[in-house]
Amino acid sequence: MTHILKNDLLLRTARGEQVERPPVWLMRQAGRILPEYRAVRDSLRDFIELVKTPQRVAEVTIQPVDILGVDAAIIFSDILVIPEAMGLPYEMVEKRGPFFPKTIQTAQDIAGLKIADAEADLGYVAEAIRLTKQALAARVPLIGFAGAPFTIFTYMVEGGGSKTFSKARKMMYQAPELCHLLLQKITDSTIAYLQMQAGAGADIIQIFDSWAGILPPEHYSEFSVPYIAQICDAITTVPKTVFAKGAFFARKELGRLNCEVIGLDWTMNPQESRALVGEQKTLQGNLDPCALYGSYDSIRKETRAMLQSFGGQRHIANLGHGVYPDTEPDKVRCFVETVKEWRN
Ligand code: 1CP
Repeated sequence: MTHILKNDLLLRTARGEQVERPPVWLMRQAGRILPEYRAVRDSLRDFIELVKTPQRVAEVTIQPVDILGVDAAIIFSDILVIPEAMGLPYEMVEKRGPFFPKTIQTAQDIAGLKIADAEADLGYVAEAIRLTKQALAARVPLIGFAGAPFTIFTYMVEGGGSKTFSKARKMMYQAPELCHLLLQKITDSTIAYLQMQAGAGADIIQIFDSWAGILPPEHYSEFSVPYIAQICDAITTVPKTVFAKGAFFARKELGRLNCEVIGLDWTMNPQESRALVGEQKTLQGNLDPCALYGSYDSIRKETRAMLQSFGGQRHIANLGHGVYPDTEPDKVRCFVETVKEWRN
């Protein structure tokens, strides 16, 4: 089924076409800042129930399009549905984040995990994508996503977030072959999952390597990049974005991936990144999320400076990481409107 999108600016920019202005959306736009999201969330038992209720997922996915005016929707879910589908369930602790009652430490633990069966274990995401596409009525593209295998690995080994990720990093020195076994299982699961998302109607997919920045460059090249590369090579029907937060040292290497878009965090200089990544990719980012705590004048100034420094073409405007939960929606709207006023 092909739809003609009314606003396909994001897709044209991802493909490298000349555009009238950069498209704009925000990482974590659905679910962190809108009171309208809170209302839906509070009407259900918890976060995990919401993620598994496609009708409500469609609703919260579309809220930022209606309320913030962004040029794309991102399907409401979490990267941690993959470990769950592999047999390692998580809990979402209110105000604290994810928690895994069981973690992965040994060869036996890894042998006990399965490769996710996308339709059987994650079919609720496909259903949510189909419902969202219908409800969006082709207004803007829908972004699908997954965590990069390395980032998913950290949660499965650590059992949650971490300041140092020392359990995950330790394993890379003590048992590198086990790391590769686990990473390959996650990768196979993720490929099946993203193929399903594209088949259900996701127009572009993003791979979040949120904890890329904790590894020494050599370990990043060995334990993360090859698995992201497998995913990029396997997903052939939609464009792909790779966002590796903190991996400034890997930009040149990431520029060689079989993907259309590279996401930058706010520490990465756009011109330097362009030189490292090359001319063949679209760049996404990278306003400091804290810029949205500034005055309206300062938000407009910072946003225009960012747009200027990317140069207007082959650029998807975004923040350098997810929008922070206590950001005022009106400030986000100011950011979005400033991008939409820009003319190349
Ligand atoms: O009850 C709640 O509302 C829980 C808060 C919440 C929400 C709204 C979590 C817990 N996840 C989500 C949704 C989510 N997660 C989306 C949906 C769309 C959106 O918000 O726009 C997306 C894209 C994610 C992706 C995600 N989850 C990432 C990668 C992106 C990033 O920000 O780096 C990561 C690392 C997670 C794990 C996760 N889930 C939730 C939390 C609090 C965390 C981070 C925990 C930690 O710091 O380790």
